[in-house]
Amino acid sequence: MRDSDSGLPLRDWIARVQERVEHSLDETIPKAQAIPQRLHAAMRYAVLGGGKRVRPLLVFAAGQVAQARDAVLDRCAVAVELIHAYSLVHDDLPCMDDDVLRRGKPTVHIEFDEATALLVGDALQSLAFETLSRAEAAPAGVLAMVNRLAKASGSEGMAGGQAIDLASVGAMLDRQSLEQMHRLKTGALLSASVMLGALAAGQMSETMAVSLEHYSKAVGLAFQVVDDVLDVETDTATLGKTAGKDAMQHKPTYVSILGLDASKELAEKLRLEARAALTPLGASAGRLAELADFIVLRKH
Ligand code: GRG
Repeated sequence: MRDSDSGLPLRDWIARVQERVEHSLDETIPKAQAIPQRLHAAMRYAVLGGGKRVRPLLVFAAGQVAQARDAVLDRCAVAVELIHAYSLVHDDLPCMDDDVLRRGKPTVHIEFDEATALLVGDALQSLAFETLSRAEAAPAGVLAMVNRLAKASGSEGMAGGQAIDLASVGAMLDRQSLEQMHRLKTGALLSASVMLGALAAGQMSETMAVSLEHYSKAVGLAFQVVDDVLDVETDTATLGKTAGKDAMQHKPTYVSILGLDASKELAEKLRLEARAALTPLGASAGRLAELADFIVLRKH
C-alpha cells in the first residue's frame, strides 16, 4: 500500500484493501473458461464478490507493523481468504451446517451441486498453499508462512474446531470448552492472518511476535463472541446468511452460556485487551487497533 494510504480514514483504507484483494483473487483463481469449467466457475462463485475480507485486512495491517512488501502481502491475503472461503463452502454442506444462504446468495451446493461444492473446497485449499508457496520472499520465510497456515487450518486448528463444533450440537459445553472450540475453529485462522502479515517481512522481533500473538488471540475470540451475538440480534438480510441458526440447531454459544449482555461485555473486554497488546508496537500498529474496533463493532 502507498505511503499516502496511512493517512486514510479506516473506511477508505478498508475499501482500498478490499479492492486490491478482490483483484488478486480474480487473478489467482483460474478463469471460468478454463477446463474443468464448472469447477472453476463454482470456485469463482464461492470466492469473488462477497465477504468482508477480514482476514486479508488483518494481513495488510500486520504487514504495516513489520514493514512487509505488498507483493508478499498479496499472496498471504489471497491464501488466508481462500482457506476461509473453502471452510465456508464445506461448512454449508448438508453433512455439516446444512445451509442454503451465504454472503447473500445461494450456497455453492445449492447453486451447483454437492460433489462440486466438495471439490471447490478441496481445490481452494490447494490453491491457497500453491499461492503462498509462490511468494517472492526468502525460502525460509515462505516455509514459515506455509507452516503457520497449515497448522491453523488442520486438525489442531480450524478443522479440529469444526470437529468439536459438530460433536457439541445438542450438548452443554462449559465456557472453557466453548472457548477452546472457537480458538480452533475461527481463532486459529484469524491469528494466522495476523502472523502471516508480519512473517511476510522475513523477520520479526520477539516483542513483535509476543504482542501480535496476544492481539490476534484476543481479536480471534472477540470475532466469535460478536458472531454469536449477531446471530441472535441481526436479521438474515443484513447477515447475508441464515440468522438464529445457533439456537435452532441447539448449538452452545456465548449467548446461550453467558447471556446477551455478558457476551457483549466480553466482546468489549477483548477489544480493549487486543488494543492494549499493541502498546509496545507504537504507531505502526494503528490499523490493527482500528481493526479490533471494526471487528467488535461490526453489524454483520
Ligand atoms: C469445514 C474445515 C471446515 C471448517 C469450517 C470457519 C468454519 C469452520 C465454519 C464457518 C461457520 C461459521 C459461521 C463460523 C462463525 C464465524 C465465521 C467464520 C463467520 C464467517 O466469517 P466472516 O464473517 O464471513 O468473516 P465473510 O462472509 O465476511 O467472509
